[in-house]
Amino acid sequence: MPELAVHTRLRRSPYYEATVAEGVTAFIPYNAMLLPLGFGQPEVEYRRLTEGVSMWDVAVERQIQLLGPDAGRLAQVLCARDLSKAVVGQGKYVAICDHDGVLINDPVALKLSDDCWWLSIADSDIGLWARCVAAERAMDVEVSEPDVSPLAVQGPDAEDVVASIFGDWVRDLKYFWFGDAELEGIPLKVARSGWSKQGGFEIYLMDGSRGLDLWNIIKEAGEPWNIGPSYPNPSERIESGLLSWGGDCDANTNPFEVRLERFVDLDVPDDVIGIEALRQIKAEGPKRHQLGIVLEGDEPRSGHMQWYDVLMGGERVGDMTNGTWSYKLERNIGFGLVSVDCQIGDSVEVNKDGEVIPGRLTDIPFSREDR
Ligand code: THG
Repeated sequence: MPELAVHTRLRRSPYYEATVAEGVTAFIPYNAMLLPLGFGQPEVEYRRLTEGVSMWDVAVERQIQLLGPDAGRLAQVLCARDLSKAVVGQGKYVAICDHDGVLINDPVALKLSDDCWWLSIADSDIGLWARCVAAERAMDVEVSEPDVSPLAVQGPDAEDVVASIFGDWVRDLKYFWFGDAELEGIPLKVARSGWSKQGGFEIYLMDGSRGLDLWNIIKEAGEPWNIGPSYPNPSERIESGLLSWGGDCDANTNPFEVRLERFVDLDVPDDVIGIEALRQIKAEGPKRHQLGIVLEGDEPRSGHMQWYDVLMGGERVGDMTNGTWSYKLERNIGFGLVSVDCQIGDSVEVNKDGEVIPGRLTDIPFSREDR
């Protein structure tokens, strides 16, 4: 296979030197940056996350800063979730939709002050979108990208590691809430957050020249818990049911189809982008829904390279968007974005490059009983 050239178009993270020193074996482009995708021991990296503690370079979760008197208004206009009761120090998982109600990003929105918000984005250019919306609506707000790079500490032991560094106050943080901190002169924010269901924190580095220093401080502090490098883990996140925007949705997917209904508030003001379309979609009922798929066979299959057709009785009913070997189920599992006529328990077939594999639809999150 030809190689993927690494170029200035793919911005390096402040933790790049650190992950190279740890033996990173693969990167994937995300937000025009390099996201580490493995350190050569997939099962160890999975177990570290689910049974111990792991540290991840997630600087690709770029921050879009909204600053100025209209920052709160812009945040609300962009997000189909009620932000009016958010307080300073609180974060919320939000759906950003276009005018047709199509999900175009699913960031964490952080309220830093009454006139400053960060959108911690998934893999699409919300900076451009926000600038356009602000200008078109003549808002008094500046949209920019600050020097901020999250490092995740994830796993059941993450709280002990992070508390040993920053103090017990972090134990009281509620989900997605954050506070300010400093280590050896490095300005930081510490949030209870992260793209896994194993518990953990994200440390927002606010000085890109200190990435290696921060990495080494966390690594040293985590030694008693055998901390090691890992990355947003496809097996764990699919088992747990976390959405990968861009991977699990297409150009027409709305939040209802991918289990984000509880993060959508239909009674926000009418000037929220996409809200009228979302009300209509809700009233008519979405056409597809996201269910789990467990494939037959107990041998790991090679990488999931594209969406696969999901068939029922020979007829196409949707797509298997992402799939992975699950260490928890010891089966190949994936997300199905399928017609609402398909139900949990139904038998399906998945067409993987011409090979038709039998499978069954399940609830999300996955459990071992789904095998
Ligand atoms: N952390 C930060 N920024 C991010 C991500 C992150 N930006 C990109 C991407 N991840 C955004 N997507 C998600 C998707 C899911 C969750 C967080 C970010 C998540 N969801 C939980 C769930 O759906 O069960 C909890 C949501 C809740 O209960 O409020 O955690 O990871 N900084």
